[in-house]
Amino acid sequence: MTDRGKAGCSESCTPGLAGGVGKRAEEAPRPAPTQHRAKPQFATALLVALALSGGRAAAEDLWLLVKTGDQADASTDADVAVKVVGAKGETDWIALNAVGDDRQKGHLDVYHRPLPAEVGELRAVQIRAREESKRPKSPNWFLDHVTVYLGEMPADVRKLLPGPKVKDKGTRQRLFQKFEDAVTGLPGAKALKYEGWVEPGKYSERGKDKEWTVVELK
Ligand SMILES: [Ca+2]
Ligand SMILES: [Ca+2]
Repeated sequence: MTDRGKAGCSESCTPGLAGGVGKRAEEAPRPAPTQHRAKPQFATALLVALALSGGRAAAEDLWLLVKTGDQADASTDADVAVKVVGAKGETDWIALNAVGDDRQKGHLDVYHRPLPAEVGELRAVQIRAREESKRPKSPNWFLDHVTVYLGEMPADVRKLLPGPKVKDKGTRQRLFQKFEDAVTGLPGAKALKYEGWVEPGKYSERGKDKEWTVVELK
């Protein structure tokens, strides 16, 4: 997929994490213990954050692990977005575009985004897809499954993710698979099978919102 249209992957994505782990902007390094002067700033930032949140619990994180099948032509260059549907509500569409190529044949892509709203217990995810240009190269997509986890990822699982220095695609995929195996063992994680072709909506410069193909996994 091209990196055109990075709505869900702006400054919150870490360059070099091909395959796609977004890093949240608020995960700034904490001041080193010796930097005592930085502490008041940190405390102020915390107070501001609490004030902005109105005292409510912060919205959760969304972790989405998307597996493309290994059939011929399974990969896609289409624009893809996700909507999370929960017992208390649903999100808007969240674009899924990792740095580098996503949704390659047989690949697992890992997306990490802040959830813009609390949705309660997970009920379903919807995926929408649309051709990214007038002459798409390989639009049809075999979506195998999506693994969803809402909330803070335990540190011992998160550390399984390869860092940006791991460039080799095969190695990254093996590590992503280990990560997924661990995530699926967490309470609340859901592995949602699809195992079918998604034919993206036709690219259109007019009436864009009507051209999406939407599928639901639950
Ligand atoms: Ca294809
Ligand atoms: Ca991409």
